[in-house]
Parts: sequence; structure tokens; C-alpha cells
Amino acid sequence: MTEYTAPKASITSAAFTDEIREQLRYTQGVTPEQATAADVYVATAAAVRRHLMDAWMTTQHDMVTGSTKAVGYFSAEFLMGKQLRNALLNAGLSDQFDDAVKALGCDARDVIDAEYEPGLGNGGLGRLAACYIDSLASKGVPAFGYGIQYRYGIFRQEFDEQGRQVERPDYWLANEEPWGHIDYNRSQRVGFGGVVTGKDDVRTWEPAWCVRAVPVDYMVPGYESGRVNTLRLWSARSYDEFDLLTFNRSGYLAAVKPQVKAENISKILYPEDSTPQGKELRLEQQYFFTAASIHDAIRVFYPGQEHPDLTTLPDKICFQLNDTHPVIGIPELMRVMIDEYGYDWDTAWRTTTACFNYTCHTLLPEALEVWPASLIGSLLPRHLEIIKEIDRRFVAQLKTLTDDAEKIDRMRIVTLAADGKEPKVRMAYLATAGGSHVNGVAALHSELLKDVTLRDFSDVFGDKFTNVTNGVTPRRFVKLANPRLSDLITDGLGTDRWVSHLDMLKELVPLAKDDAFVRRFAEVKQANKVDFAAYARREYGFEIDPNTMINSMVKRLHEYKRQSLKILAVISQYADIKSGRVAAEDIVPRTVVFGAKAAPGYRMAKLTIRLINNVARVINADPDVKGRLSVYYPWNYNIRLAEHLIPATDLDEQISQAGKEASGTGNMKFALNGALTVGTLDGANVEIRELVGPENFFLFGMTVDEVEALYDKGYQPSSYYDADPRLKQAVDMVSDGTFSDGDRGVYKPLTSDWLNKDYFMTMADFSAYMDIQGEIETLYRDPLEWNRKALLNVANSGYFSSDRAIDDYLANIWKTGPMD
Ligand code: 26W
Repeated sequence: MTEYTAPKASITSAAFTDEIREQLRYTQGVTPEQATAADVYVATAAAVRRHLMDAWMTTQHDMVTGSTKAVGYFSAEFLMGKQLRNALLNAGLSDQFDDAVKALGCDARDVIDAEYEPGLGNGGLGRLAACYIDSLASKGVPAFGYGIQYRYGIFRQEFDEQGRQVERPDYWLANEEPWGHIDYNRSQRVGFGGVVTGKDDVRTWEPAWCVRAVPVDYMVPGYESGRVNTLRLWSARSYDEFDLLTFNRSGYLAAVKPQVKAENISKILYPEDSTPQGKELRLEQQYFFTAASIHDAIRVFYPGQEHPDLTTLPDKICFQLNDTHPVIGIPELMRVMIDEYGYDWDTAWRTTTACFNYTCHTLLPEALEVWPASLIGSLLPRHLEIIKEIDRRFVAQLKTLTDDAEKIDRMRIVTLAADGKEPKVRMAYLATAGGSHVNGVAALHSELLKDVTLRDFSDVFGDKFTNVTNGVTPRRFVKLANPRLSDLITDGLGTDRWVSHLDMLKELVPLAKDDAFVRRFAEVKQANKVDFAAYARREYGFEIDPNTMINSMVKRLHEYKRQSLKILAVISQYADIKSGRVAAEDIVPRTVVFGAKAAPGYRMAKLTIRLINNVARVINADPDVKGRLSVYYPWNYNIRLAEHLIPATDLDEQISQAGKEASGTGNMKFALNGALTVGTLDGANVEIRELVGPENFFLFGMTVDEVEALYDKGYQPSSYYDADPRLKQAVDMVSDGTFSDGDRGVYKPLTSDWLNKDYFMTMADFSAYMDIQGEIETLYRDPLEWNRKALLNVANSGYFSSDRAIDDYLANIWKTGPMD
């Protein structure tokens, strides 16, 4: 493949400053003297967009007229993070910006901070989508991200005076948002409800109500590729149609109700990230954006054609389903082809299965979406008919492949109405049957998917299953987040090509033998820690000592991720010092940093947050441990906080129960920024450990097989409590009111779960986790050796670039590549 690279922007700083001035004056109507940092931000965003505009239009033109198959990445979430720095980097205008803000007399940081972070995702899955569209654009692959422009993103997290999580609405569009371009001329009509009429072979769906899907387009500039792709997020608007009949009968309010209902569809991002609520509105969201996107793709690739040959659609674009959320797109494409364009079933099915592929992001059975057939039937009656027909034919096909009737029943897409249970539609099964490939997101996860979650399917359709280990973009998470390390890498390698060829980091391996280089690496980490301490003081009022080990655990709060294991270990160490068993001078001074949001309805997770906050309160106020152990829980963990914390972290926690974390992507970001990992053999930890070397990774805990064996044997968490006095003491301190001002009732649901149920086996892994702390502390006392290992983590983590992950998707699933 030839690499197409456009010339870097060659504009001078003075010229760029003038462009910003011009935007200030003629778009915002302020003089440079009057301009606030927020004004300069908006003006700069507009100036950068102008620079990218030609490349954006060329890219779209080449995509439609060229012969390279495009990718449509369908995702209910895109967790983009702030745009300005990234856009500047990819437009080749970073230096010019730094000079321009100086010339305009303002502070670059204030300008960057003026951007409100869009939080259109919950966590890993949404951030992965953002990394992938960055890599697609950087490779020059024609691609669309398709999703929803929620008016309210993930809630803003606050803590009350008791340490409890409080959710505040995230109205991110309250101020000017200069990146999204609303394109009213390319809106789509999306129908809901109503009835289906007609004979068997010609069915007509008459929806009861319609929503206007309006695209809001975001530029996705590639790094040094000269290409700018599009992230198309749909916003729901009502039609200016008034139900006159209702108006006459029951008045004005009833008549506008459908309008209000329509606009609600894109109002809010659901904050659950593992337990689907089965809410009607969520299904409406899913259908809303997939239907609009499919119609959009047809409009884009068959412009102005009344009778397009849709059998060629799979040559023009393939649709990647980011988890089950967009799976309703499969029956939608069937419906479009059969009902709107008159194709027969077999042709429509051949085309549809060739277009779609499905990525599964979980192993938790409760996270697999299942919709009551009745709900689909009332909201999308024609789709339910099609799903039932897919199911009927699927079962017939299975009968030709196996005699195992029970297995066939287990595999049904629509469950049978047995024992008074109503039929349900299993979206993961629909995706597996209706697409060409199914992939997991790390080697271990893909294996477990085949052996456990989708076992019957992999027996019958083994060829469909594949793995693509996740990756993260080195632009945002190394180059931008960690400029000091980036400069050191560039210095060590003698080139900055690593930013788009991250496997080049391997060439740093020999430098780990060079003590002088390792010391420079250590200085980078130390400087980042000083920066982070300043950031934490400014933003949160924390007093973090940058001369302590920074030990981070940041991710969604979920029982399987086991924040409780970490907090129990912290309590245990605290108790050791308090009781005099360990002299305070003998422990390595450590600052533990948590960051995590909990789903608003997730009781155990919210109680864990409260516990962590109160442990932090007690420990940080105790003079006996001052300077040795402190705990901070900055609220509202988001991309920006990640960008500050990750480069400053010494030790990263990836301690989920083996077999539960599909991949993890934080683990990759930390390793790439020179943190060591303490972790279980779970998700991508397995591959990280293999690549960086077992001697450079702190492994502990049960394996997947050991977990299974223990479940089978009958797991009794209290036996571990009885056996390890450290565990007993830590749990007792949670029960006895130490962290609740003497109130013994507050954490009862937690402690009682730990001792009686403990589904994720925190108790069973506690001793191993405590034991490895000794190893961690010994190594940390030898800064040169610690940093050597940290450097080897950086050098051997190039594999975890999202560019590599995208190469895997291109080669094995999408079968396409960069545009000519
Ligand atoms: C409410 C329904 C629902 C169910 C699952 C919403 C969102 C989900 C996601 C699949 C949760 C998620 O973000 N999964 C994470 O995906 C990452 C990217 O592949 C992985 O690295 C994480 O291990 C996985 O938990």
C-alpha cells in the first residue's frame, strides 16, 4: 500500500494569529482586546476547521467516487474528549497555536480549558470508538462514525458531605459548540409504531409517528494523512407537522405531545454500562440512529439514484456493530431492501450478512441485550416480523447442520414462549446470525466468547469468530497527554515517526540498558508527577506529594473490577501502621488515586464510592500515617483527568476477577506511559504481560480455570476472612464504624455481601494481592530498576496502538484499506 501524505500546513504563526483575530472580529464580534479565553477558543476552533475544510471535502469526494470500500462504525457512544488540541495536532498547527495565544495575550491552558468536554459515552466502549475513528482517518481509510448527538452526556459526578455520589445533568451544549456542523438538508425520516398491512410477500409498514434525524457532522482529522473523515451524530427533531385531528378533539397540548416525544429520543445518554434496562426509549435511540445511518449510507453511495443496485452495497461500505446496541440495523437493512426497494428475501439476506459485522465487548451475561418481542412489536412491528422470519429460517438451517434439538432451542434468536415467559429477542444472537464476523476484544476474551458465551454458535459457525485485541490512539494518549515522554522517545529513536508507527517503540528496548537514558526517563515521570500535583491542587484542592508513589485505579465502578479489593488493601495497610505492626518509615510512601463513576441505580457500586471517600477522609486526616499513605478520589473522572493522571502514574491497578474484564484499555494507556501494572490474568492484561515480559508485570490472583473450579467446588468467602487476619481486620474496620463515624449499619450491605456471597471472589484473591505488595515496594525502593522496567513497558507496548487494531480489522474483517 502506498502511503498518501499531504503536505503539513505551512502557515506561519503570524498568519494563524491573524486568522484567529479575524474570526474574533467578524464571527464573534469582539476585538482581540475584549476577547476572553472562551472567545479565543471558539475563534481558534473556527480557524482550525477552515484549515481542515478542503481536506474534508476532498476526502468525501474521493470516498464517493473512488473504489475503496468504506467503513461505517455504528456506535451508540463516542467518547471523544476535548477536540481543540487534537485538531491542532492533526492540522499541523500546534506550534502556531502556542505562538498565537501568546501574541493575543492569553494563556494556552485557559483557551484549552474553555472547551467543555463532550461526554457522549460511558467508558471503554465509547472511548474505543473514538480511538478507532482517529486511526481510520490517520490511515486514510474512508470511514464514517455513526452515532447519536445526545443533548445530555454522561452525568457530572459530585460527592456530598457524606461521600456519596450525586449525579448532575451534563448539559454540554449550554455554550457555543464550534465543532459540530448541523446539516438540515441531509436529514432522514425515521418511523415508529403503527401497523403492517398487505399480503405475505408485499408488506407495507405505516408508522404511527415519525422523527426527523438531523445529522450533526464532526471532522475527524487524520494525523499526517491529509484526510479528514466524518463523525455523523444524529439529533432528533420533530417534524413541523401538527396532528389536526387530535388538536380538534383534545386540544393543543395533546397534539404537540408527539413532537415532544420525538425530541426526547436524543436527549440523554443512558448511564448504565453493563445492565441494560430494557427501556423503550433506549430501543428508540438504537433504531433511530441505525435507521438514519443506513439510509444515509445509501444516499451517499448512490447519489440521486431512484433504483440503486443495493446488491453492490457490501462493495461500497461495511457496517461494524459496536456491541449489540446497533443490532436492530440488521432487520432494518432487510426491511429497506425488501419493502422499499423490492428485493426478494434471499438477495436481501445475502447483502445484509455481507454488510454487517459484530464486536462483542463483554462476558457478563447480564450485559447482553435482550428485548421483549412485544416491545419490538409495538415500536417496530415490521422489524419483529422480519426478526421472526430470520429466526424461522435460522432454525431450519440449524436443523440441516445438527440433530441436537436442545442446542437448536438454545440458539434461537427469538426465545420460545414457555412457562408463561414471554418471547424475547436476543440481540447478540441476531448479530451473530446476521453478520459475517464476530470478534472479541482481547485474545482471552475471544477465546471465552467461543468457549462460553457464544459456544453453540462457534460450534456451528466457527469461521465467523475472530479476535481483534483493542488498541488506543498514541496521538491523544501519548503525544498530546505526555509531551515530555514524547520528546524523550523521539530523542531516543531519532525520529517522531513512532507517533503513527507505534511498533517502533521496540527500538527503545536496548536503551533500557543505558542507565543515563533510564534516568532521563525517571525525570520525565517525576516532572509529570509534579504537574499532576499542581493540577490536583488547582482543580480539586488536593495536596498530593509528588515524591510518593502514585498508584491509580481509574475505570467505571463495578463489582467485577473489584475496587473493593483495592480499598480493603488500603485499609489493611493503614491498620498495619496504626497497630504498630509495621513502622510507618518502613512502608513506601504512596498516594492512592481512585477515579470512577457508578451507574445511578447500582447500589453496591454507590456504596463502594461512599466507602472509598470515607476511607480517604479518615486516612488523610490521621497524623500517624501522614506522608506515608494518602487516598484521593477526584470526582467526575473523565478524559481530561485521565490525560493528566496517566502520565504521572507509577503503578496501575487492573485487578478484575479473571474472566470478567473483556479487554480493558486503560491498562494499555498506563503501560504506554510508563506505569507498571499490578493485575490479574484477565482481558488484555494477559497480552500486556506477555509482551512486556512477566518480570516487568506484577501478576497475582486466580486464573479463569481456578475461578471456575472454585465456583464448582462451592465458594465460601467467609473461610478466607477466617484464614487471613489482615483480611479479617480490614473487613471488621468497615463494619465497626471506623469509616462511618461509629455508625455500624452504613456498610452492612457491602460487608455482608463480601462474607456471604462475594460473587467476584474479592476475599479469595485478597491474600495474593497483599503478598505482591511486598514485591512492589522492594522494587520501588530501587528507582533505577523500577524505571528500567517502566521503560520496558513503554518499549514493548507499541502493539496496543489503535492503528494496529485497525490494521487487524482491515485485514481480517473489513477487507479494505486506505484510499488511493
Ligand atoms: C446498558 C447496556 C450496556 C451493556 C454493555 C451498555 C454498555 C456496555 C458496554 C459493552 C460496556 C463496556 O464499555 N465494555 C468495555 O468495552 C471495552 C472496549 O472493548 C473493554 O475494554 C472493556 O473491558 C469492556 O468492559
